[in-house]
Amino acid sequence: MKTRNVYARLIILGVSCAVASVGVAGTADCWVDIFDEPNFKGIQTRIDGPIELPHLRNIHDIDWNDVIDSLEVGPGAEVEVYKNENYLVPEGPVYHAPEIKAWGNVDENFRAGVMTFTANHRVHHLGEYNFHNQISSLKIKCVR
Ligand SMILES: [Ca+2]
Ligand SMILES: [Ca+2]
Repeated sequence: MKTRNVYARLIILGVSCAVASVGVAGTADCWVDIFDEPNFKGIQTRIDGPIELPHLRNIHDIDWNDVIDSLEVGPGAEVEVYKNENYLVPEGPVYHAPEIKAWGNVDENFRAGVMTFTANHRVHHLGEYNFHNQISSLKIKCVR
């Protein structure tokens, strides 16, 4: 019963966030480009924000589940990427790109379920974060 309450609250929180971001949306800068190969190569798709995608199995008629290798965040966007569908995060802290970069090499046992990339971030290879070919859901917020 207690668990169910927590989930209900999380869902309400998610909805109110989505509603809140609609107000500041509408800028042409709020997007994320995704690529199925490293270095911004291969198949490319632009996803306009704000949006929350609980799965990536059909984005512009292509199955993007577990194939993204590089991405670019628009100047007015912030993206949260998840290894699992439905934003499911295994237990553990949330890491941000600068922290992981600061560590130098990523620990082999490193296993974050979610990562945030801020505006203008160009990730030439998600393997740097142990996130290559693993993204299964994402959220795009518009930040200006
Ligand atoms: Ca790939
Ligand atoms: Ca996955």
